[in-house]
Amino acid sequence: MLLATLMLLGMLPILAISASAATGSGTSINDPFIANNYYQLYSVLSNNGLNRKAQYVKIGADFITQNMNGYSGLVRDDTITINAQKHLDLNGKKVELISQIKFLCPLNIEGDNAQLTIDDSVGGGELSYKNAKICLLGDANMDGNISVLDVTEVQNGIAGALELSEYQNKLADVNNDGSVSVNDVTQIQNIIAGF
Ligand SMILES: [Ca+2]
Ligand SMILES: [Ca+2]
Repeated sequence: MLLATLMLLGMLPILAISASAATGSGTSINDPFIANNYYQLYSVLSNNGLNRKAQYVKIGADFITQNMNGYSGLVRDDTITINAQKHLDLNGKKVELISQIKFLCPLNIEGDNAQLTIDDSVGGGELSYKNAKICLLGDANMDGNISVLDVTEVQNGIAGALELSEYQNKLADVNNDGSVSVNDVTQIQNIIAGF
């Protein structure tokens, strides 16, 4: 069963939870991990992160991923691979993901059990991108889920009937071997079939 989905729930008015100054454990929605910058966000969301066991993360401050570590934006080493169920509350804050290199996917959702739910308990928050976006591996037509439409999209791309963008090629290369081929089509079909 494929659970890899991307949900943008928009504004959800929820009773304000009393603010806790300390960084939470992230094990429940009432005790979210507070991320004040990109690296704290990385630590929770990434399967390589120090706080990867945390499921609930709440943005604690506005931040822009620019001029980090001497770069003008995110680089490949900053990419986050999400392979578990995660909940991100924008908490009325503004987060702008700027990449130094074009077509970077800072937030990659991969795997059968991966899910990123984004909402905003306060309202007025915003997640925006420059040279970057959230990517769901296998979602070649970029409609937010993996379906037979993606199989068709990739097959048409291989046949030359349509040209896939760089983002689409990245999302279609499910086996991550650097090219889009019939092997990727098979893998997308397996994802849909729940193998
Ligand atoms: Ca799709
Ligand atoms: Ca491939």
